[in-house]
Amino acid sequence: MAGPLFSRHSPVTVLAPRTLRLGRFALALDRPLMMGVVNVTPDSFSDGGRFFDSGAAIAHARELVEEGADILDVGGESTRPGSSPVNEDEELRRVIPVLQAIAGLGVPVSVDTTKPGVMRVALASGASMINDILALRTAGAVEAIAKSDAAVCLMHMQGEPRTMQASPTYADVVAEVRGFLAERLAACAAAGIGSDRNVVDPGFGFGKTVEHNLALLRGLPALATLGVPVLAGLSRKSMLGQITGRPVGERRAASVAAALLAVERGARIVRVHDVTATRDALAVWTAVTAGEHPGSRIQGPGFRI
Ligand code: HH2
Repeated sequence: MAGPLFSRHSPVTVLAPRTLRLGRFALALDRPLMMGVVNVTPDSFSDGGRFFDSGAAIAHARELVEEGADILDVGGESTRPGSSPVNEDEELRRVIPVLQAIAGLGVPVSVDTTKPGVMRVALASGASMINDILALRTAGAVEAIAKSDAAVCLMHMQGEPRTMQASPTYADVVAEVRGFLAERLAACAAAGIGSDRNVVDPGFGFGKTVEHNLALLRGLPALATLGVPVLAGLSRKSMLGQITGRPVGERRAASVAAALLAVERGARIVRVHDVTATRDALAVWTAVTAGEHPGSRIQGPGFRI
């Protein structure tokens, strides 16, 4: 790729090995990154359609960047358990105007979609990353990414959103999720998508019981050994409701705790709704861990140098 790559935080002219490439951006992985959630859906579990109007979604995205989000993740289709699919035209109608309005905010914009058609239009409209809860298993999805220079998040899900929470079953959830993600990384490599453009995600709450989610959180270091950054999306999820007894609007403290526990176990990116609170918690974590390993630039299991 010609010309220097840059991030909002520091110029990166030479690609460091521990760098995530996302189109015209490169993000150093020397501290945990926050992906701020921008839902343009009427029925998200986490914000109940508060930002369905594109003006509200754009204003929300700006706020998240001011608060310190490193990446924005725009989604036009809810994936909450029991949610119904949205057709491609409707998804494009929701996502593209918001994407175009926020692509110039100085942080990479990810689009949360499973549809190759939406991926292609999003990538041509300024998206630097695709976040696919199906891990590019839809026909044509791998090719859509391979033709671009965007990053991709490969997420594990058992089943599909409408039915995934009916009876999730695993013999060894960590090994099975790890094996699936390794296979999807191999599919990306075979299509010429460099590993410096890959992120993996165990998919908390996607075809998993609370026990499965907790096992995966404990087992994150095993996923970090896949050699690409691990993203954890625990923010406001129902497991936190089951643990604390709190409704979705009162899960900020639990979400921050979960993000911190994920980072402690090797997650390099946390997908969050509450950026300010998460940023403060991560600042404390970073200060403590930097002191534990003087001279170490990169903190966290699996990523210490
Ligand atoms: N969780 C949600 C949506 N997309 N993508 C990744 N990679 N990882 C996740 O854990 C993840 C995700 C669900 O959260 P939210 O977007 O807040 O709700 P909804 O799907 O109802 O819009």
